[in-house]
Order: sequence, then C-alpha cells, then structure tokens
Amino acid sequence: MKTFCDCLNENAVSEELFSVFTSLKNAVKEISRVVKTSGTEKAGTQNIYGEDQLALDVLADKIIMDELKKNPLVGLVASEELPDEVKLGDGEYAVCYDPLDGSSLVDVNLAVGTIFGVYKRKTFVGAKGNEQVAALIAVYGPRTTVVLTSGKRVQEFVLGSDNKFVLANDDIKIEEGKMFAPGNLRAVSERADYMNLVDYWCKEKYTLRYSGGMVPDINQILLKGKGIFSYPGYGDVPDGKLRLLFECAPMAFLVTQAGGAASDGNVEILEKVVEKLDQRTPIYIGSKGEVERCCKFLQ
Ligand code: P6P
Repeated sequence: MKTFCDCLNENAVSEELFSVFTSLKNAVKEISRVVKTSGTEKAGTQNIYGEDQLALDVLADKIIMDELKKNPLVGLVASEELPDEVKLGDGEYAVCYDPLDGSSLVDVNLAVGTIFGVYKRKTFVGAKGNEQVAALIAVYGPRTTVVLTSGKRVQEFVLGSDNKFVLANDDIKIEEGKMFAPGNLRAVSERADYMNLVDYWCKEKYTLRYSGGMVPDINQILLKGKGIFSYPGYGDVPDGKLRLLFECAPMAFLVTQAGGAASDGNVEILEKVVEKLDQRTPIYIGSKGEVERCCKFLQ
C-alpha cells in the first residue's frame, strides 16, 4: 500500500510543500481522535458569523493553529473560527481553514470535516482560488480519510489502525451522473428558478444525497465520480451561507482538478477575488454538465 509520503514524492511535491502537508496531516490525525471522544457541549462563545461554537470547534481550531505554529514555512493563517488572519512569521505559505465544518452534526453522529486551502501569499485579501498551490479536506466518518491535490492529481488516503494514512484512491476523476445534493432548499419558497432546477432533478429521477455537511457531501461527489452540490442564496442572504475563502475555493480547487467545475452561477469560484475573509458565495459544484445546467436554470 502506498503511503502519504510515497505519493507526495511521486507527485514531485516540493520539500517545503511536503512539510506543509505533513503539518495538515498531523492536525487531522489529532482532530480525528478528539471528534470521536470529546463531548458536544457548546463553548459558550460565538464565531464572527454569530454561530454558537462547540468546544470541539474551538479545540479543532487550536489543534490546527498549534500545529501550523510549529512549521516555520507557514507565515500566515486564517481560520473560519477567528475574526482575522494571523501572521505567524516569514514563512512563504499561507494556510486558510475551516477546522470543523458541519460541527452541529457531531451530536447526531453524522460525518463532519476539515477544509484547508494553501497559498503562497502575504495576505488572503485579494486572493483568487486559482492561486492555491494545494487543497486538502478531511472527512471524519466511519473512517477518517483525506482527499488532497497539489495541482497534479486528486488522491484519497485512509487512516489505518496504525494511525498512518495509505492511498485509497489514486487520480480521482468526476464524470457525469444523476446524483444531487440540493442545499438551502428553503430558497425554492422565493426562487422559481431554483424550484424549476430541483424539479428537473426530481423528474429525471436523480439520487438524493444531502447530509447537511459540505465536506462529506462533496467528498461523496469526488469518490462516486459524479453529481452536483448546490447552495444558492435568496432573500436577505443573496450570497447564501458558505464562505468563499474557507469552504468554496478549496473545494473548487479539488473538484476542478478532478475534472469537475464550480461556479457561483455566473463566475467560476476559482476566479472570484477574496475581498473580505468572511465573504459568502452561492456555489454549484460537481460534474461539469451539472454545473452548466445550474448556470442555465438559475438567473
Ligand atoms: P443548511 C454546515 O453548517 C454548513 O456550513 C455546510 O457544511 C453545509 O453544506 C451547510 O452549512 C448546510 O446548510 O442550510 O442545509 O443547514
């Protein structure tokens, strides 16, 4: 079985990026451990979006921050759980992350995940997703897996009982197929265009696969090699709830590298400029044909 290190070497990942991936891997291993064993009590605090934080959110954020602080190659970090980016030093790499996406699903024992985007920048403001040099998601489900890309291919690794990651899927590709993850369905109450699109998927007998966790839902599209995840805005939240920097851009990098696509309905996610860290965006991501269908249906 090929190890995490074997594959990074085969993909001619630089020594420096190898080191950053190792820090992310170490953080994922520790988060995987605490997700399985920690309580699900609230931390008594809220993040900048006014969402109640679980002690687990705060703990996962601390695990990642502590790990990245140990790596001199990482000069800048930004966390969905923190109000601002944090300068750590002169390292050339900038890592943005959502430490525990979908954490409200932990208490009902559904899969949750971590999302990382890696850049070579001195600030995230002004960044575009297509500047990412790497992206990695971790899925804490029945198994702990990571899916990553450094811009050459998309690979999945599974954490074994020896606490080591081994290659589970090499060179992941997304084709076309009838599977849909229609987020923010409440929007059909005000958006006839989204109603028509969901109606199309239902009439065409698409398989519904929506858990409420962006990471497992998009991980499923990557591993099944087909499908569409949609999360539109509507009413007084025209851009929806998902964050461009911390969630959508890293996901778009992974899915695009696997031959899929990601759009906000008009512009490719990877082309959108991060104007502020908490910027939201609608997102339609998955099979190319399905993203095109979303752009056609949705005005
Ligand atoms: P809704 C989880 O809270 C999250 O940020 C994403 O992981 C997920 O795709 C989305 O929100 C779910 O939103 O409106 O279905 O609860």
